[in-house]
Amino acid sequence: MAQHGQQFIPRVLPVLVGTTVEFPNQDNFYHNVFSVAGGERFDLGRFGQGGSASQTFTGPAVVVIHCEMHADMKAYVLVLDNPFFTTKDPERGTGLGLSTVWGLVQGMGGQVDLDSELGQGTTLAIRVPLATPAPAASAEEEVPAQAGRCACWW
Ligand SMILES: [Cu+2]
Repeated sequence: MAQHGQQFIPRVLPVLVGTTVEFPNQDNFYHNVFSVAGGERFDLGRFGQGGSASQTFTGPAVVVIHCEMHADMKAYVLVLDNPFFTTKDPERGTGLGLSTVWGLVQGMGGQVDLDSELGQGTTLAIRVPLATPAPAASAEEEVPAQAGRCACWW
């Protein structure tokens, strides 16, 4: 979360619990980033242009970020315990397609493997267990093997 033009950029930053956020100063004057509310109290001290400090966010919270030197500077770090958030603007979709796929596959006992490299593309492998037919209650009720059941749904 940079300080640029005497503002925090971005103004709202969603992160997962345990994330360390950098606060680089891109202005040619000093800033002093701190927070006293929202579950994380810290003061990163005063640092000038090109300087930076970091803070690790350890629990779910809405952390209000201020600058001790510029009272009008304010931002929010949303510390979340799940990855189901979006940074998309309204009318630009939810950006939650992959999160939705992950949730569905996890619910089926499967797994999603993702291999991504900047400029090279992304490969996504989805593995889901095959369904097994329910056992028959007795030999008399046993379903013949050719009953037309299918364990596949795609
Ligand atoms: Cu400042």
